[in-house]
Amino acid sequence: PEEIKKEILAKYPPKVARKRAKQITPVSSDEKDGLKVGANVRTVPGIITQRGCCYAGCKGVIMGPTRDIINLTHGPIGCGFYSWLTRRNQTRPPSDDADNYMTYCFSTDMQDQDIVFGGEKKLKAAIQEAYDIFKPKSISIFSTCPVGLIGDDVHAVAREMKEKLGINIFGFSCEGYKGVSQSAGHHIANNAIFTHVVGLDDTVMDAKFKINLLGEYNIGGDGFVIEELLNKCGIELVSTFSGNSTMDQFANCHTADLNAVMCHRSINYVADMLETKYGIPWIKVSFLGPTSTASSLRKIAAYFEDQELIDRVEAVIAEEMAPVEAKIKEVKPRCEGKTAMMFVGGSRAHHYQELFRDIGMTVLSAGYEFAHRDDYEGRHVIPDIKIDADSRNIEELEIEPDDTRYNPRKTEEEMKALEEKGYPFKAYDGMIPEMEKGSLIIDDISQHETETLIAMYKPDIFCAGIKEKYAVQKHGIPMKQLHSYDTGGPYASFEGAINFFDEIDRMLNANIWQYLEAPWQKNPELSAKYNWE
Ligand code: CFM
Ligand code: HCA
Repeated sequence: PEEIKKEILAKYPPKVARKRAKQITPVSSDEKDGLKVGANVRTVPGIITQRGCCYAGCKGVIMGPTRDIINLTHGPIGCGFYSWLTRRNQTRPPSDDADNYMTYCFSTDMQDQDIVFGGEKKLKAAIQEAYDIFKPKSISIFSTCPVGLIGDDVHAVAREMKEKLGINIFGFSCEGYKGVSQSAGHHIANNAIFTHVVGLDDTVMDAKFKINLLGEYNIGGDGFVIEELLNKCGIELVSTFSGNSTMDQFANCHTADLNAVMCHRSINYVADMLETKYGIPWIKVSFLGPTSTASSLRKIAAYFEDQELIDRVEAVIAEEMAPVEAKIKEVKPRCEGKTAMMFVGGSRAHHYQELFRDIGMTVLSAGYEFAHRDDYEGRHVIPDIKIDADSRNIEELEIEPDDTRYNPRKTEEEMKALEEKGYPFKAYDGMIPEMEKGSLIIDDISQHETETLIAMYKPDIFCAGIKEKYAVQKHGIPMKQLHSYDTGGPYASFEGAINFFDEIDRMLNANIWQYLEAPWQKNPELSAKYNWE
C-alpha cells in the first residue's frame, strides 16, 4: 500500500501532496495501534471530491426523511431540486390522508432581484402560501449559500410567522459553505430539532421495552426491516432519527429508555444531549451484516436485563440466521477471493465491510467522505482531536439536566455493574481495526485517487455514489451505490443481508462492464480536425 500511496501523490504539486498524504493511511502490518487518518479538514479546491455541502447534510440527510413537516428551501431552485428525494429514503404514512410532504419540493426560487434587495419578503410569502395550501403542523426553512451572503434572517422570519400562524416554524443556518462538508449540516439540523421539537410531548408509549433508533435514515427501506425485526423481539421504537419519522415522534423521543445509535457520525451529539437532559443512556449498534445485527439485538436485550426478552431475542436470531447461512453457502463459492473497495459518507464504508467478508471477499481500500477522526480510530480519540476554526463555527448546544423530566433510566451502580461485565456504553471502534494488512485507507478521496486505485488494484467491485458510478463502470468494473443502493435494498437486518448477497453475486458474476470498449480504445487517434487555421 505504501507504493500505491506514493504513486497517487506523485501526480500532485508538492503542497497538495503534503496535504493529501495526511489523509491517506497504508495499513502495512497487523499492528494497527497508533494509525491515524487525517479527517474533517477542508478539501483541496479543484481536486474533484465526493463530498456534499452543509445544506445537503441538513436538508437532504437529516430532515429529508421526515414526512409531516414542510421543508422549505430558501434559495435558488437548484438546491431544492437536487435535494428532492434523491436519497431514496422511504416513508409509510399510517393512512392515505396522513400528512406526507416528502414527494413535494418546496423552494422560494430566489432570483437576482431577491439577491440584490433581500429575500425575506419572498420567504414570508412562501411560508404563508405553503400554510394556506397544506395547513401543516410544522414548517422549517433551510438557508442556502446566498442567504448567508446577503444576510437574510431566516430565524427572525420563522419567529414572526410562527407567531402569526400558530404552528411550529423554525429555521436552519445551514448555508452550503458552512463547515467543510455535509457533516456540519447534520449538526445544525440535529441541534434545531433538539431545541424546537424534542420534549414537546410527554405521552408515554405503553410498551415494556422502548427505544429510539438514532442515525438510521430508511434508505431503500432499511428502517422498515429493522423495525420489523425489533418488533418481532418485543422491542418498540418511540422514534427513529430520522428514517420513516414524524415530528410527533421527535417530540416524545425523550420518553424512550435507551438510544441505539447506528450512524454515530451524523448524530452522536443527540445521543449525548438526550442522556444529559433526560437520563437516557446510549449504545452503538449496527444492523448491517448478520453478525452485527445479532450482536446489536443482544446488546439491547442485555441492557434491559430481562430474561424473557433475552430468550426471545435468541429465538429470533436462531430463526433469522438459518436462511442467511443458507444464502452464504449458496453464493460464497462464486464470490470467495474477490475484492472490493468502498468510499461512502461517514459510516457505511465501515458498516458494509462485514457483508463482503461474510461471502469471502477482501476489502482492499476504503474511506469516508467527511467522517471525523473518531470514525476511523474509535471514540477514545475524541479528546485528542484538535478543534479547528471550521468546527468552532458550528454551534455546540449547552445542555443541562431537565428540571422536571431528568430521570436516569439506570442508577449509577446499575450502569457500573453492566460496564464491569464488559457492557459497552457510548463506545465504537471505528474503521481501522477492520482493515486488513496491505489495505489502504483514504479520507475524502479525489477523482484522480479513485482512478489510480482502480488501475493499480483492479478491484472486482467498487462501491460509492452517483458521481463516481459511471467513471468506475467505464473502467470495466461493476459499481454498486452504497448511498441510494441504486434500485435495490433493503440491505439491513437479516432479510436485507440476503438481498445484498444476491445483488453482489449477480454483479460480480454477470459483469457486462468488462466487455465494453470505448471508441477511443479501438482507435485512439483523434479523427476530428480543428479548423481554426
Ligand atoms: Fe450516516 Fe447516512 Fe452515512 Fe451520512 Fe450521507 Fe447517507 Fe452516506 Mo449518503 S447519515 S454518514 S451524510 S449513514 S446520505 S444515509 S449514504 S453519505 S455513509
Ligand atoms: C449527499 C447525499 C448523498 C449523495 C449520494 C451520492 C446520498 O451527500 O448530499 O453521491 O450518490 O446518500 O444521497 O450522500
